[in-house]
Amino acid sequence: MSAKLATNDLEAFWMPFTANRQYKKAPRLLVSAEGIYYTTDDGRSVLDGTSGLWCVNAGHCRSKIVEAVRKQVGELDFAGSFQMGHPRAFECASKLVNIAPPGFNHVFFTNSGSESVETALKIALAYHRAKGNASKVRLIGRERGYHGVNFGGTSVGGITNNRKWFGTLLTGVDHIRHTHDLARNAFSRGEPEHGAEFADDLERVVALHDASTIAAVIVEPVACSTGVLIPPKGYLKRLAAICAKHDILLIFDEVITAFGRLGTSFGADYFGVLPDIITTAKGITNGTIPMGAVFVTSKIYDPFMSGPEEAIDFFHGYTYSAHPVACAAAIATLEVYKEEGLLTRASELAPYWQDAVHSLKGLPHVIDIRNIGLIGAIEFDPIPGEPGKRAHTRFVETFERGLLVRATGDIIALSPPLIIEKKEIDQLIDIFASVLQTAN
Ligand code: PXG
Repeated sequence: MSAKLATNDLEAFWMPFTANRQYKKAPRLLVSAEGIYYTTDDGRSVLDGTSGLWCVNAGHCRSKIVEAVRKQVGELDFAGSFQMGHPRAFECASKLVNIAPPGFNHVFFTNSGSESVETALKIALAYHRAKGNASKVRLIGRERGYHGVNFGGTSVGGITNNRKWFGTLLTGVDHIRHTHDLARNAFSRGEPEHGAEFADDLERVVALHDASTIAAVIVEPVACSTGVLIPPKGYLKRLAAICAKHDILLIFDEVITAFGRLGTSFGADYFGVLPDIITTAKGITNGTIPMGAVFVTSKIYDPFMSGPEEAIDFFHGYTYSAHPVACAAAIATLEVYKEEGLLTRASELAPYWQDAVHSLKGLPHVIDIRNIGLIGAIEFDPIPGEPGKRAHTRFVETFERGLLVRATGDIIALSPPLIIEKKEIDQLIDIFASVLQTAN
């Protein structure tokens, strides 16, 4: 029998997506946060170059959101949404619909990006069935896509390490190719020139399975988790056209790109492409309380409303769908976004940001730099035989020097809160450049 753990022992918490043994030998602990800075347990200030995990778009501990949460939890701590309701849920959905791309009139609430993805995939399948096309059952994802960690999202996802441990996953899933093309597009500023034709890979998949068997295609407008893969110019439009031609629903997974990250409310607005379903989470509550939301158009919603009025129209939902505290946080978050113009602020900062991240070109081992909205990524040549090590070492070193970045493979992603000022962008780049100059 092992000795009883001390109350603050690090062993008990099995941390997600973490090298637990390595981390616990040299833990990095954050104890408070305000604006764009975290404070560590040893009292150091760390610039949050990742908006938490791509979620704290308005910066940390915003008083309006904190107060709304405080008030709501003391007034109505919980009320379910199965055959019941509470006013905040309806208010929240209406306000979300108001900032969504045209036609997205309905919102289904979840508690995370992963749940939003599962919900969207189920909506797509049930939609075709409700329309009398029950043979449309296949789900198509994309290589290097990340759609959370539940079985549907893992199946349509395209990250080998996330998939290989977990058996055969969902049946009836296929993938189109990814859009990363360093040979032609390295050091592109914004959307890369080459690769719109990668969308035609969907025609290959349609030819293989036949459109009559395919329900939906899911892609991230910008594939952030696998290292910020920015869609080539014209790619998403071409993908949408192929989907429309074959009556295949297009799902945009906007868990990261929604709520201002690209300088527009949603990624769909940025690229001028309207999908059929949009998944969101993260920035919906500024990361304060877990919440996700799936947006659909009336084209998708109406067929669900065609059965007997007393019949449940969609056999799906979570205990915490539209949790009152999450709704209060989301409503307050939307107010902050609106009052401070944060949904479009990234478009004002983007040119400055672009120049700033591209100033890192030429530093040791940098083989690509890419940017869009208030997102940047720096790709390194891998250490032979040790994939991911170069970026991880830089991530640790950067944290020690007062900047939080996110490492994925041999890529470092940057996505600071949308409230960042130009002089703070300079600070971020200075710290990062100093690490790149000195690290091996
Ligand atoms: N879809 C997309 C596009 C995401 O980026 C999810 C779904 C899943 O969301 P939840 O809330 O279930 O985690 C995500 C999440 C990273 C990183 O460093 C990215 C995510 C999560 C954690 C880290 O790139 N994205």
